[in-house]
Amino acid sequence: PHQVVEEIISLYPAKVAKKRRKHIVVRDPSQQQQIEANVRTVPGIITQRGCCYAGCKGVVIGPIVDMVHIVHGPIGCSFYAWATRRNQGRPREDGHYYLHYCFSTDMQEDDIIFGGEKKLRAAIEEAYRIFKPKAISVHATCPVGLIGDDIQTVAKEMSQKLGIQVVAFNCEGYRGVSQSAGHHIANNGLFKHIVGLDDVEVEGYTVNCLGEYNIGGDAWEIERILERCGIKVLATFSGNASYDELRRAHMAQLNLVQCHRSINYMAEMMETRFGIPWMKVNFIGVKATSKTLRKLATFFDDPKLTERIEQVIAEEEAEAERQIAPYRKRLEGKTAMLFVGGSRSHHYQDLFRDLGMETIVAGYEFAHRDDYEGRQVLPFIKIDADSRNIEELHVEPDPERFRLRKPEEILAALKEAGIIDYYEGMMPDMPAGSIVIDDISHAELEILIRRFKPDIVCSGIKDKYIIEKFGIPSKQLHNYDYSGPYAGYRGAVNFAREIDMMINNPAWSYIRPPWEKTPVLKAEPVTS
Ligand code: CFM
Ligand code: HCA
Repeated sequence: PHQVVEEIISLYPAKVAKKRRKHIVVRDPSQQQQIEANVRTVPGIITQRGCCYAGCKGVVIGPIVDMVHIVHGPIGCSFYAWATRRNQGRPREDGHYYLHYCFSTDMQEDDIIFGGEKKLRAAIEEAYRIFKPKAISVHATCPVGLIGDDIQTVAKEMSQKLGIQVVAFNCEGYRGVSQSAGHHIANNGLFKHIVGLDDVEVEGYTVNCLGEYNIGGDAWEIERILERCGIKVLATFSGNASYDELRRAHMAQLNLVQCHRSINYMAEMMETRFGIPWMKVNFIGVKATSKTLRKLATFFDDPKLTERIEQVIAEEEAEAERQIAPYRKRLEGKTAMLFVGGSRSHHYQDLFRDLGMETIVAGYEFAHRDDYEGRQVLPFIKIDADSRNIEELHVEPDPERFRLRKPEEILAALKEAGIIDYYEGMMPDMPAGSIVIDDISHAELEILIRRFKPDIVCSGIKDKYIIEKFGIPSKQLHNYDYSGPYAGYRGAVNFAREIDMMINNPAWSYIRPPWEKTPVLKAEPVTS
């Protein structure tokens, strides 16, 4: 692997090589290894990353089903934002449901020159008149920030005029270095304006699922399993979320954090203001799901609940393993590479292990050092200029709503044991000699594929067909190639079936580019 890393680095001019070297680590478990992350991509390198607006509107706010989400910007910003991310949802009884719509102010040249506030006001009013939604969100794209439209003031005015919440997000694409900035901005807006407004007491064991976006229906499988155990999900942030559920999320006893990268801000702020501890979970993989359920049993610490959880684990594991067995036989020993945003490259390693497969290279597009190395590095992360302009909310305990969910000494013990308020990151989970690579480029990916010849590469739409041109199957782990769910026990079975179908498909052996069969052009050097 060290030789391959050298080959990758040799792609670049010296200055760039020096930078990229810090983003690549060959795992050595005997050391506390450091990786560079969450810094600007070198211009000219073909990155997989997206923008701040994608992280805010596309990822965190967009999945809320009963709010109208208006994109303030040119129509192009909405082109790849409509039903591409596959966050699924269902209308509630009140019928409010707008996921299948795409709302944009469609800014024109005139608006860029003379200002777009008037158009935004009109759009909010029009959306309200037609749909009467419970609340509206407004998302700024690049030009809005450049011309200085004051969307916060417009939102306030319209909120007063219409009598519903209008929440504006300054998530212009260029803020921060990736989608990650948009997550933070979205968390801040949700926390400031929506979470904690509605006190409704709920009985029993209650949790919120944070960082679960219901891609391919994952959240529904997670809910099914938790419900079987006797645990109620009050709100999901934000897959299939409803506005009302988010407003009462602060009544839960525990926050489960699936995607740490996109929602750790919310988990921390809810703990400070309301006293809700958070627990890092992973529902991707059979063993991972069972491990997560046992962590929950430890937290709630009730013998009856523990017994019920153990029974669910026994039944669900047996059934999933029975169904996975034939696929596992054909997948055992195969290798995978995973390049996804900020969570799945870690989570899916567990699921591949269930199939007897090994992850040899993994990387995030935009995660931070704590997602790689663990949260103990947080105090040592340097904040650079690109992140400094993202607001850090100052949060205090709520005088009426703050309550500890457990006695202080028990919380301290759970923290000490790493059960709550901790994430250990992806690197400690990766075997010696495997490669961890941050913000990978197409050129780097090509070298890795040529040298390691993996059996499958999991990635996104920007690389899928490049990978397949190498004769290697590529599974999109963002949109699940329009399939899913892959979470929980039943999801693992779906995944096993599909990975078997992809890897063991004979079609790959027939792929040979035409120029390898018959050269199309022949040329001789001309000498004078
Ligand atoms: Fe979290 Fe996500 Fe991901 Fe993400 Fe994303 Fe996504 Fe992703 Mo695409 S919130 S970090 S910003 S798990 S959209 S649902 S698939 S890159 S690995
Ligand atoms: C985003 C959304 C994305 C893109 C997927 C991809 C998603 O970051 O803007 O590149 O294939 O999951 O839909 O991550």
